[in-house]
Amino acid sequence: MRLHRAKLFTLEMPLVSPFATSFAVQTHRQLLLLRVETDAGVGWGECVAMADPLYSSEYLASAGQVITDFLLPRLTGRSLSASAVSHLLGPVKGHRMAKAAVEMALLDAELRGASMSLSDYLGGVHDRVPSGVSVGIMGSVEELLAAVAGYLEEGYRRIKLKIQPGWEIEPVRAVRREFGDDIPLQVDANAAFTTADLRLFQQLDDFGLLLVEQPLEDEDLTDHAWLAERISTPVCLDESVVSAKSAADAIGLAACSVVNIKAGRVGGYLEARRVHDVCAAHGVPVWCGGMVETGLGRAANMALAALPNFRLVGDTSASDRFFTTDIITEPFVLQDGYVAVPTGPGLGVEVDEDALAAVTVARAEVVLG
Ligand code: OSB
Ligand code: MG
Repeated sequence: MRLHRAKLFTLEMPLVSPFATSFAVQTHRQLLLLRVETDAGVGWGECVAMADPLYSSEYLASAGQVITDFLLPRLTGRSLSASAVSHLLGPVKGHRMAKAAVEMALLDAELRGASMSLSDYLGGVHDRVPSGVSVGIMGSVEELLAAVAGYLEEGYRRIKLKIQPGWEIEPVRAVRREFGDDIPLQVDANAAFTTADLRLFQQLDDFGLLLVEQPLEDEDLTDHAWLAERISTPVCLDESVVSAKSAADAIGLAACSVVNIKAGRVGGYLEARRVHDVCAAHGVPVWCGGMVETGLGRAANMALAALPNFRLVGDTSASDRFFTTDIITEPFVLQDGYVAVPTGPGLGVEVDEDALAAVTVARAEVVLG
């Protein structure tokens, strides 16, 4: 396959309601799409970097620049396959979300050309995946309970509460009291706590949570191991796991017993599969995280989540969890608490050009050397 043209789209999509985490309150999702034209056909990639470097060091503008100035030049004027992309981009340090978007676009193009779905290519074994929902930090417990009630009503099969200092025990207790001990419940701290908060995590042990996600800072694997030894709730890592190697290290250090896999965070869907494989080899279950993706990223996430070691319910929610109007022609819908894994070639979804145009705030043709 040869890369002929590439275009970057900057989108600004309004969220159905503000999404608050320990690091930011989002009312809009700003993101970057990459459209490539190759001799195998067209492909779409989605870059999950956020507008500001608050979840990780990458941010939207940096990703656009890295893709334009450093990543695409390494792929231009040569014959390539999507499986070679991460190797070709290897000399560029970091910028995994930018790399993941490039690889995703080329994978989509290559697989469309070969009439193969991403799920089949990755080794998916399910035709639908159970759907969980990530619930942001709210202004009050009443608001939170109303939101959770709505998601349970819709059929979501697992609830994840975002937590931060001052919003941890109380929301969890309230949700347990209101909806009982049987609803699958977990929390995500986005690295907002320290080892000084041990007592708090020990209190959370009383609520039968499935897991606590990224309680401590990204780079503190030994602190996570220290915490994991002192609490009964399984520790799951998100931000800390940036590659299959770092997943192996985290597991070796006993820093976690569950891993959240996000392709953007680890540099692409192929590295995400390697994270999956490493975890499977160690008997560590994984689940598919989310980054408030459009239907394109969501399509790829569903394909990934169809792999066998995705044994826990992921943040694989339907399109309308975040967006009134998605940019694909057939948005993802919740059916009996599941979302279908696309079966068509490549990502298996089509861009709705009008919907895309309506949320596009900038467009740039990348000049390929
Ligand atoms: O930490 O999992 C996270 C959203 C943006 C950035 C980080 C995270 C999240 C979520 C998942 O919680 C949201 C989703 O369902 O896409
Ligand atoms: Mg997380």
